[in-house]
Amino acid sequence: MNKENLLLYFIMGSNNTSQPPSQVLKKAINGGITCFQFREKGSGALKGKEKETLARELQSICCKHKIPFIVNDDTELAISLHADGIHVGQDDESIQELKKKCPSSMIIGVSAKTIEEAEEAERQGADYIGTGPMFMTTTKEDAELPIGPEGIWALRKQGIQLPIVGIGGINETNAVEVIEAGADGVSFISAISQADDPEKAASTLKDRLT
Ligand code: 3NM
Repeated sequence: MNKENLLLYFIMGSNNTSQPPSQVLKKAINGGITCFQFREKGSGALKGKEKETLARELQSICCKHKIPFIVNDDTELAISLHADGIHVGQDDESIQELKKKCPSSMIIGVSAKTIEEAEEAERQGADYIGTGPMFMTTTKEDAELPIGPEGIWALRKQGIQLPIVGIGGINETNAVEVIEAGADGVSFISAISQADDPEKAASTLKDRLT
């Protein structure tokens, strides 16, 4: 995968915003995001047909603007939509399984924060890892304690070469620290999805990093 696409990685599901998700996504793209993950999780998350309909709508917006469209943790949906990628957690389907089921071109991302998890992701051929939480976050219901940008620095120091995306509590004031620690990109939900002006939020983040 092209790791430049990881720089400004926006993640959203329908319960992360009070505005129509398609509008938020379009504004975020106008503001300069480089990647999008559809993450329909937590209380009030859509299921079944409704989930698929929203996924298709958001995918077509990404497609029009050549932004990679990645599906969180729903392999069947990712395969049936021919998504650009799939992102899984440590407790989800293994990379080995994903590699058997998914087209070889599909980007595989996995959440990993310890050296063991990151090395395993590397061995199994993940394309990138998501590491966090960097800072306090209230967006993920079961988020663990923050490991800080030092967590990324430690993985780099121990030789992890895979592209890394920092996640959790990242906003315009702390995004640079995450990149300086060795990440290739930063991902965020609320910094854009909860912003009154998602386009401005995305473009401010972009300005901080470029
Ligand atoms: N995963 P926000 S933290 C989806 O630590 C997610 O793996 C995390 O939302 C992890 O940008 C998180 O609003 C929530 O803090 C990110």
